Amino acid sequence: MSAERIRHPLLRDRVVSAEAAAALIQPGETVAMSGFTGSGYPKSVPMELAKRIDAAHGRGESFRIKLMTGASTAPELDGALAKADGIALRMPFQTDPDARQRINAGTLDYIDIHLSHVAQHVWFGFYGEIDTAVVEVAGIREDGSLIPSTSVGNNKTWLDLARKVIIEVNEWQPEGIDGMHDVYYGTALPPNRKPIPLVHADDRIGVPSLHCDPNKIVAIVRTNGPDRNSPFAAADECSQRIAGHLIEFLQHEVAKGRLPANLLPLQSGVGNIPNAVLAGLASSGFRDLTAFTEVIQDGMLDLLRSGVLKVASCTGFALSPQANEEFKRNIDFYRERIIMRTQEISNHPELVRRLGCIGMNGMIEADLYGNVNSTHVMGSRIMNGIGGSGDFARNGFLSIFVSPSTAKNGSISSIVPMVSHVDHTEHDVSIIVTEHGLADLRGLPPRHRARQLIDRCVHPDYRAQLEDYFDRASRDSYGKHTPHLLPEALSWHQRWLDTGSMRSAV
Ligand code: 0RQ
Repeated sequence: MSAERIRHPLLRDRVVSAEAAAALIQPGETVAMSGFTGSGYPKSVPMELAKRIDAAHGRGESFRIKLMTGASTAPELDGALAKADGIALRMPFQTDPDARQRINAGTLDYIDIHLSHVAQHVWFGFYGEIDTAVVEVAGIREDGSLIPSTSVGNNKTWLDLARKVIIEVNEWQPEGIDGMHDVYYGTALPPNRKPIPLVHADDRIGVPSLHCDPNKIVAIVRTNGPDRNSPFAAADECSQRIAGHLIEFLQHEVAKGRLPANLLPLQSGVGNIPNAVLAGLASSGFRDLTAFTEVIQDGMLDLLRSGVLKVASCTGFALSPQANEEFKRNIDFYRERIIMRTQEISNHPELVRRLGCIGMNGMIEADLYGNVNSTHVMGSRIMNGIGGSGDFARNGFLSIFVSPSTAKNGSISSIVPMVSHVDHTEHDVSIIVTEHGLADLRGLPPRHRARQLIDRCVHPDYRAQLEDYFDRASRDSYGKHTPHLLPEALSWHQRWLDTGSMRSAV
């Protein structure tokens, strides 16, 4: 039998059903929930809240909340609340298909912001007051401190600032996770900020638990449910080729003396290409690597297991069911090697720059000069959000973006004359990789960047068209520094829209 997870006697008295806890959330509230990339989100209260919202709407009453989290959650949270049309405003990041559909229909407002900015902007008062926090934990200690679960995200801020707090204690989360976290309570507001005393990816600068004034805890709900744990598809040929180019580049940088033999702390976005890169690193001869990243996914767990990666700092997980089993089975091993932090620390620009992180993220498209669009299909339809990519792109030692060279079965080029939306400017992007090759944009003026991208990254089906555009722009553009023919620059997107290439877009 597992140990009692709520070890504070007075708080044990506050255990109620999820339905009773959800009844404490009122229409119009700003509700801040735990959760980061499908880990550590509350599993029961949001579902009960969605039922309440449905019932209210059935009676013709309006019931919507403003919803904040760490990052994306799962169908039980974003999905249930979006389906019930219960979200008026969502921030800072989400990946749910139902929520995405409403956002793109213009019926759900969405603020897509850098993940490192969230906590501080809430502390600055930019988003008003937080009415209720709903936070999943793995347990409550005798002294009332909270043992975080599989994500820390913005939980410290939510617990500090919310007027009332609902805690979900999830017995599915491994008890052995206790001790994996490092919650830093030293952040202050300007003008009283101090340097954050972290100089290596594995430094511990905080405490293992979260604190919350017990008087604010209005309900505790016991749950026993898994994190989202989506399976990863096996790396396809395209991902493997991208991974191959990237690893060859990293080896080249070591040979040139620009990177140490064990590289610099890695940050990796989530998805099949980043996973393929991590898998490639496993067999490429690197040792003693470190990671300072947001999310640990399967590939990183494998690297830790094989000893290629010494240590990984993160704020959440995105694991497949199999990887999650492995994590739980060997939790003592992983607790020695994984440090989970709040996302204001895991993504902190000061730390990303000090450590010299190697940022590797996905993109929708890049243009000839290196501007990157990570978020908007055809400039207007949001896919997910910027997430943490900007925190690492702007501040990392290397800012790498990866993508297949085409989308929608080859009918759209991922390298275009001008991106239809800019998330990362040409000043923040150093390397772009597609399955055709790697463009090293460092130290290159705009027209040289365009040549690199055309020669190295563009799909052969689009090379002649882009070359033609670039040649004519170089000849006829108003200015020759960053040549463009306006409005032809964006006509590619319009053509794809007109010819129906986007009909299958979400
Ligand atoms: O749409 O599913 O309808 O076919 O975009 O594209 O190729 O499946 O790639 O899952 O790696 O996502 C940038 C969205 C890439 C992701 C993005 C369409 C494509 C498909 C997804 P369909 P793929 P991925 C760490 C850091 C920002 C957040 C971030 C992302 C869908 O990497 O959200 O980096 N990044 N966070 O068809 C039209 C193009 C397209 C296109 C792709 N050029 N034109 N559609 N698509 N390219 C994590 C956190 O911060 C929490």
